[in-house]
Amino acid sequence: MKKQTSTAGTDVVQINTEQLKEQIIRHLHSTLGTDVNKASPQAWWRATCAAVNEQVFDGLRNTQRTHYEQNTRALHYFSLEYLMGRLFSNNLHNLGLYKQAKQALSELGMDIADLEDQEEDMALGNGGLGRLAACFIDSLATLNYPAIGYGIRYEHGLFEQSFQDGRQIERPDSWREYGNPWEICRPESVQEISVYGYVETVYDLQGKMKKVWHPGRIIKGIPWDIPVVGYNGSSVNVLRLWESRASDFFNWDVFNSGGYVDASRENIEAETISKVLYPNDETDAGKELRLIQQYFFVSCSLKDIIRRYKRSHGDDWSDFAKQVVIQLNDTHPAVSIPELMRILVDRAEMQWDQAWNLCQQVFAYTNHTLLPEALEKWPVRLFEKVLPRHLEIIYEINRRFLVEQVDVLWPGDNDKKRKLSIIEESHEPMVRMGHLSVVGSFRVNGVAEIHSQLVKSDLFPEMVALWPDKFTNVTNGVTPRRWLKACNPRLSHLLDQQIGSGWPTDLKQLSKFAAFADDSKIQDAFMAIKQQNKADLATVVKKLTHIDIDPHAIFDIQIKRLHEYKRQHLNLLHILALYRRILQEPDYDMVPRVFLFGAKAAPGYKLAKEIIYAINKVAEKINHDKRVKNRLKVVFMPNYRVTLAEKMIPAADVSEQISTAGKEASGTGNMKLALNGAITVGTMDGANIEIAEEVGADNIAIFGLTVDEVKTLDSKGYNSMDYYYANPEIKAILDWLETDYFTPGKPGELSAIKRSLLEGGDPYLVLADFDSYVKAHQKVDGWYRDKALWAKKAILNTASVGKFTSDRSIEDYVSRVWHLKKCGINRN
Ligand code: NTF
Repeated sequence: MKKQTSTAGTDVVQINTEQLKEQIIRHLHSTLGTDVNKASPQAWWRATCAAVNEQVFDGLRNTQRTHYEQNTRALHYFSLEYLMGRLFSNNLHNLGLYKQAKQALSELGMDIADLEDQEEDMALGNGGLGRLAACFIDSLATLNYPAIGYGIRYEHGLFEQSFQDGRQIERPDSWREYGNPWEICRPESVQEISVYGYVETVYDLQGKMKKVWHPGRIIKGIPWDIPVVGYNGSSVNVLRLWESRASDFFNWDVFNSGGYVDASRENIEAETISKVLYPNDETDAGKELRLIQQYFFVSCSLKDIIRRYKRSHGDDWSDFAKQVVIQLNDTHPAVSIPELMRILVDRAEMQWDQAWNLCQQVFAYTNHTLLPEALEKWPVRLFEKVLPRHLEIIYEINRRFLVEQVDVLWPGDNDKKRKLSIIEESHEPMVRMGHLSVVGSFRVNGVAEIHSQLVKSDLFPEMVALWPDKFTNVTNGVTPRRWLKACNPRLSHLLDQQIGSGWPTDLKQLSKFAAFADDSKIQDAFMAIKQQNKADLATVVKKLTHIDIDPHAIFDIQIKRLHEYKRQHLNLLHILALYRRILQEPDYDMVPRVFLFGAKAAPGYKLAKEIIYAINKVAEKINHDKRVKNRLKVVFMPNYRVTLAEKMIPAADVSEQISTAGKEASGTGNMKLALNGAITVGTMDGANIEIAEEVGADNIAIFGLTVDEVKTLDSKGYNSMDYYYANPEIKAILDWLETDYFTPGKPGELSAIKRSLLEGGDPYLVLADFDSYVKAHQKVDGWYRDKALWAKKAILNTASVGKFTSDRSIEDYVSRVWHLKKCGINRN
């Protein structure tokens, strides 16, 4: 095996095709117990994973040893969600082994693409928040920052979606039913955590009061490590996911007293904790099990961190905040604040002030949404039942906060106290997790410029008055390794040829590609690549939906969770407007368009499901209507997930980013699509604003109300009926949806959308933005007719979005929040 020095200055083990072939065959024999003649594709895939892991584990050992030896400060990313997707080709790309593996497999008679399809998506997240965590851990490893991701090893990730007569059906996802080659169980690091029970006040011999929590149940947390391979032989970090089991200790009593059945019931209950990911995106589940999930992974993770710290520091806490920083990915892990206080005060017997000081140096909090239904609140009653001691601690944190901070700045102002209190005093008192997170953290950030502004002005203005320096912004980013290099090999190759191969780790270099925007040869090459990617997607569409789409049409794509604020129904109304114009004017002149959707609706979100149904029904009608003459096609891709995104994004001409201004905190799909040369039709919301700044006003189709205009309209009273009566096209479309035109024999089946837009008051201002949305699309249609103009705009999109690499986001976090040092990895 030959050792090489990478550009990063670290050694990369390069193995050649022959060696890889040997390894794969060896693993077919000794790991899979089969041989070349009878191995299934699944066995081939597993053998190849095992071969890949030989390289991965080398890197992992070297990284862990180096971090230990150098006693590095490390980031601990706490997230209830990691939307990883597949790891096979990602790991190969990051190890620099993709080409060799492809060659090796092909010489062994296997197609690497078939093997890739053997892997289930690791879908341990709902959407943007979980995928962001996955991009961040990729960047952290690539940039050589010591970091560990903590989360839950759900047995079932996000549900699998199919359609039955156009309606969404959910089935459980069982991604690791037959085992997952990427994870390593670490029994030596098992933790036990407590829930339920009661708190006793006791006094020691000196008369000092102590609180003792007598838990009602003990649960075991088993850690599984997933190596996170940095790009080009940098660090291999770890994603540590906890699985819950019944504690042996707790079960023995029941078991020995003859309660075998009861003991197994306890087992089942304990194992329920890591059973399933809550499928709500942007809504708070508010269920007991969800609180237990949060506490379970947070408590296991904190104990893990402290165990590691004590190994080198013993009981001396003085370096803890130098070594440890914890990022809270939204408020989901916020219970770690009272948990660390409990460990320090009750267990380590530290003075409250000193413990609180430590807490406030360790935690930082990222806010990902302003939607009220997503801001977590727990009924005090429930908190008390599950975590009685933590509730007491929260009360004390709150008491001191109100007395020492709020009352000092606003003496005697009870309104301020009511507004700022961590406990909301309603008829059902609630613990406000956002408040707790701000009070307990040294830094709070939003995820795009506008969003961070709104966090300050609309969500926590008083907290800003108390701690102006606490608030900052870190605009989201995406990893260009997965979202360009791996998913769009054709475009990556063209970029390598034209601007060199440094861009995957230095995305600003893409700006060099702008020099070719007017070069007709490069325009042709760029558009030819898009064309091939579209043809590939057409094959996938045909296979999954049996719908034929024409790769020469504009591919107009909206992929994201289904939510009213994301306004898939605005897209639908536009499609209906085009369809109606075609029917009224048989020669209606438009560039043929294929509208592609991918979206899961939370199983309990009725209107979201009605929107899916409506899109499917409208699609059926349009796709079969001869009069349309292929000018319009509508496709709802089933089971949208990371793997499907990787196929859709490279094929997109138009990117739909059409949320009501002020509602989408950032968005990350918007970045991936622009990176792959799609032109955005978007509102001035989230990171769209920053994308517009980067690509320039000529290369994006902005429409709709701005945040300020939305506020003005809301405050003066928005009446959607006005738009319904004033715009005959809107009226005709909404009335059309109520007939049985799209659902023969069943009038009224699609009326939910109209009802929400009229009687429901159209809370997301769909009708207010409709006109300007239609006009933006007309502009796009005009642009597309001029092939060179379009190519230029598309090229400029790819060339201009270097800012949106997650590497830049990570560097922003490092300089504004984490203050980590890079740690080059010693290999031996
Ligand atoms: C999401 N928030 C936001 O809605 C997206 O705009 C953003 O891009 C991602 O976070 C990542 O920052 C959530 O999923 C949640 F849970 F906060 F509602």
